[in-house]
Parts: sequence; structure tokens; C-alpha cells
Amino acid sequence: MAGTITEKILKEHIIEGETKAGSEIALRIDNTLTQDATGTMAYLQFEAIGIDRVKTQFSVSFVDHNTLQTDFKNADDHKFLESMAKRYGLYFSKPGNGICHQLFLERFAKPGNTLIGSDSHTPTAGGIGCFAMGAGGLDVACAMAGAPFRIRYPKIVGIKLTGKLNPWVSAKDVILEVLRLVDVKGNVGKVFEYFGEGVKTLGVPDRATITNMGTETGCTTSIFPSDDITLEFLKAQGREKDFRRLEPDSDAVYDEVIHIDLSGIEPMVALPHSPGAVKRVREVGPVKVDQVAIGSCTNSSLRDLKIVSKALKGRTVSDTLHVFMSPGSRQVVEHLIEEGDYTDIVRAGVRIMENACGACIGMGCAPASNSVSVRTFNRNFEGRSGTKDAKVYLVSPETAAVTALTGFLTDPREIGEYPEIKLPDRFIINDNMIVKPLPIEEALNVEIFRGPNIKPLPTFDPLSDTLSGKALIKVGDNITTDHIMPAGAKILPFRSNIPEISKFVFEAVDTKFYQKAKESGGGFIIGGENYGQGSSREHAALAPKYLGVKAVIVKSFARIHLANLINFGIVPLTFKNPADYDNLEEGDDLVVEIGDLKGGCILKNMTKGIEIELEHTLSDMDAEILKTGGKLPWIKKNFEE
Ligand code: MIC
Ligand code: SF4
Repeated sequence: MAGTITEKILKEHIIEGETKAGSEIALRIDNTLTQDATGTMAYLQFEAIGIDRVKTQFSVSFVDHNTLQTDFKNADDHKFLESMAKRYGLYFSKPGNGICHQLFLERFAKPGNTLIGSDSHTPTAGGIGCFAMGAGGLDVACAMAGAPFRIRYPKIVGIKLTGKLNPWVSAKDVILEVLRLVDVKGNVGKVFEYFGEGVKTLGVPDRATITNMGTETGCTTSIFPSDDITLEFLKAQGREKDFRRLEPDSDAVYDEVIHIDLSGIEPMVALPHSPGAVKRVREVGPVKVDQVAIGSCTNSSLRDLKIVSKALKGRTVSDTLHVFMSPGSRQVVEHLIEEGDYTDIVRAGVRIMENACGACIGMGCAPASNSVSVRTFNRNFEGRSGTKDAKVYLVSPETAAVTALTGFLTDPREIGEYPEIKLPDRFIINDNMIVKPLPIEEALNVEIFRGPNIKPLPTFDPLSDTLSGKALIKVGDNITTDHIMPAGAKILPFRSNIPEISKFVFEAVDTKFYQKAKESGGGFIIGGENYGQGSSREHAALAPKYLGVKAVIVKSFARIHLANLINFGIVPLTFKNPADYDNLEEGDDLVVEIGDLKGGCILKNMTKGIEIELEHTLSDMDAEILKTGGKLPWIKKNFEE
């Protein structure tokens, strides 16, 4: 039967469920990845499940987020992660080796495999034809223990690419165009699958930029075919053995098709404060820029940084701004050094940072007050840069480089001839910052290192049939996990310490939230559409749970956050009639009879004396997990049985 790539991969991995859009399926997971900021929790949870060694084909633990090491906390976390990897049979990538998604693409990703990662940009590996999804740490822990991953069978949206990109226009502009067309909400349960003649004009790093930032649409994942270009990339990485051809059949049927003519795309920009607020650069009036940041898992490949170096070669960045760059991996840096690009970049006046997430997650390089920062990153949520009133614009490496030269947001086509770049036939391969899994006999003797900042996992009681308490906060649409559980240099070091990190819940929205939740003994969160968009951090569920949040009542949820709420025993409910959002205020006393969670339920607003009908999309298994008090006690019970 004819098929899309998505159908082909899912067919090989489906263990349970119907191949019908919307029905729950269980998938066998071949590989997992974690990064340090979500990894410590994931491994504590894996340890609690009580398995001796990971059961996947292979799993990788990266360190790339929390790399400042201003005191013992991050360093302790890194040692903990390394000892966990050795004890349980994982690959461990040391801090400084690079950003997890860039490294996974270079050294690990396989076409046709399934991958889940405790980071929302795991779909980067979709650039090589891997079916890769972001998930909460607990789901990754379960997959490492051999459990399947449950999703809704997706609606497959075919994005048909024709034509060829013009000079100074690149993959980032393509994904910004996709975001302009589909926005950041309304795409839950969809897979964006790229096909058509235009695919052949894009290299693997370009494809990975597109699937990486596809995350911002809220879809399950994005994927490209695995073709001759993929083979060429894998050969250049010395990994041709990992190649497998994977293309859609010529008569494959998509649930919906979006046509994009690559030759019609112009340099694009996402305006503050949403990756979905996209315009053409030339349509945005002159914007004076104070800072330019190049890097992040979206745009830090050799291709991207070489374009920057060629654009800057022999020139000097504008006196009126500061520019910095964080390369995606050591392989990228080694090439930049060998081929002279590093010198050109440094000479032009760029500050070079570590091969890590860095500024993208507010780990340094926060912009000045009320200033404008132009970044090649994937997210520009308010305050994420570390400066609440900074205005962050998201652009391609081409636009960033030319903006760095002019001092104003600039359409790069104004600068002249587009430089030719050639990627190596054979990349420099040096895996000496990747520690390999130990043989089982040795692994069993490894002692886990636990510093004082690694606190034991909190435990929670089973849920009762009636939930009552105050509406602790009422927020609007598109609330991100950065609003719920901010990151940045101050807060990230507490990712392994739930009592401490919970003090920062909703800090950027309501500084009194922690106090209110404590005083009321917990309660409810009220929100609008697309609640929980953005990252996969389960701390945005776990920390509110720790503060006694019982249910989140909103108009709609983002996929990963919804799963995280279930995993930690917070009931995710939606309004049957979205207009009822207006019938709830912060401070209202609420009672919700959830019963066995098999159907909808009624919310009584005791303060206003009204009743509101609520719904949910929970499967019977989700309901059971919630009632048990979360996925960890539930999975332990199941593994024991
Ligand atoms: C992000 O880009 O927001 C992060 C930081 O990579 C998160 C993970 C985290 O919060 O640790 C993500 O995208 O999932
Ligand atoms: Fe790291 Fe930023 Fe990518 Fe998240 S989006 S993984 S913080 S580089």
C-alpha cells in the first residue's frame, strides 16, 4: 500500500492502537536522548523504576544547557549524569562537546528510527528521516526502561516544496514562512512531512533547521525523506552504515497539503515575543539593533557558521552593537579553525562563546535593558533572554550576519554577492568527548555520584474524587513553560532540587504565586489557549504539583505539557464552552468532582454560585495514572506486576 514516510515508520514501530488520526497508539522507541537540565530528573526517575540497564538500541546523555558552573551545583549534576550513564549503559557527551541536537544529528541519528528526547527540539533528527519527538523526562525514563511511548496517531500534513531558495535566503526563512502560515497553535496532533522536488535542494543541516523549529508550531514532529543527500551527509560523517532510504510513495496520501515555492521565499523575521509573529524583513521598518546572537540548536551547523564567516570576512561589525556566537559542536569549531573561518569571525569583532545552548536559554549574554537583540534562535518568548524588557527578533544566519554589519535589522540581499560555501566530503571525526557505554560487568560496579543539590524525588498521594481549592492564578493564551517554570542562569541550577525550584513557579507573571499557593495549600490554574507551549521541561508540571496544584483548567493544551501534567498527577481539564473562561477569577473558591475521570466533569464556582461543564481528552490509562498519583508510582506497579 502506498504510504508517507510517517506511515512507514509508524507501521514498523506500532505496538498497540489503530492507525487512525486521533486514536491513541503505543510506539516502540529505538533511541533516547536527554540533556542535563531535564536529564537529572529523568535519570532519578529511571533509577526509581529499578531496571539494570537501558533497554533501547542506544541512549545518549548530553550536557549542554547548564554549563556555567558558577558553583558546585552544575558540576555535581554533570558528575551525577556521567556516573548514571556509566552505570546504566548510555553514551555520555561531556560539556563543551556541543548542543545535544546538533551532536545527535552528526554522530547518532538514524533514518527510520524512533527517538524521544527530554527536550522539545528533538525533532531536529527529523532532518535525517528519524521520527523524533520531544517528551517529558519521565516518558524518556520509561522508554529507556523499555516501555512504549504513547501518542495520538497523527494527522499527516504534507508540506510540498518546489523551486529553489534564492541567494541570501535559507532554511530558517523556510520554517519562519511555515510558522507564518500555520502559527504556534492549532497544530497539536499533526506531523509535518516535507516532500516534493524542492527537498532535493536542501542539505541535511538545512532540513534539520526546519524540523528543529517545527517544534514552535506545536506539532508532534516534522520529518524529511532519507535520500541521496542524506547518504552523502552520513558518508561525510563516516556513518554510511546507518543509511536507509526512506521516501514517500509517489501516490502517498496526506491529510492536508501545504505548498511552498522555495523560490518565492524572502528573508523572514519573527517579531517579539512569539516565533509565530512572522513578517518579511523588508516589511519591518528600520529597527536599531543592540545585540546579535548567532547559534542555538536551530542555526549552529557548519553551513550556518560558514555563511556568517563569509559574510563577515574582511569587514567589521557595527560599532553600535555587540555580536556573539555559540557554535553547535566541536566538529563545527574544528572545521572553522582548519578552514580559516574562525579567524575571519574573530577578526570581524565577534565574541565566541562555548559550544552549548548558552544565551538561548538565558545562560549568559542577557541583553541590556529595553534593548533589541537579533538572534538565530528558535524562541523569543518574553523574558527568556534573561532581560524582561528586551525585544528579541528571530532570523536566519544570513540576516543576523548582515545586521551585525549595519547595526540595523537588514534584509541580507542588500549586501551584494552571496558567498559560495562548500561542505566537506568528510567531516573531521573526533568522538573523544563521548564516553562509551561500559560493559555490563563493569557497569554494575559503578557508584552513582550525588552532590548535595540533588534532592530525592518528591512523592505524591493518589488523587481523591473531589478536588477543591482556590483559583491561584488566571492567565491568557499561549502561556509558555518559560512563564510557568522559568529557566536562565539563576534558576536552572535547581533543576534537581524541586523544593527550591518551586519557589520560582510563575515568577515572571506573578511574583506572589509561590506564597499564594503555599498559603492556600494549593489550588487551580486557569488559562486560555495553547497552555504550556514551548519546552518539554517537566518541572513546569512537577513544581506546581509540589505546590499543591490539583488541576489546570484551560481552553486548550500544548502536547508535551499535557502529557507532563498527567505524568505528575495534575488533572488537565478544558472548558466545554470556552466562554466560561470569563466566569472564573483569581481567588474564586472552586470544587471539581472528577470521580473516576472516565467522562467530563462539573466545576462549581462557590464564590460566584455557578456551575461550569469541563471536558478532557484522557484515555482510560491516563485516568488510571492520574488517580494513582502520577506515572512513576503507576509504572513501578506495572513493572513489578
Ligand atoms: C528550551 O529550549 O526551552 C529548552 C531549555 O531546551 C527546553 C528543555 C528544558 O527546559 O530543559 C526544551 O526545549 O524542551
Ligand atoms: Fe538549547 Fe536553545 Fe536548543 Fe533549547 S532551543 S536545546 S536551550 S539551543
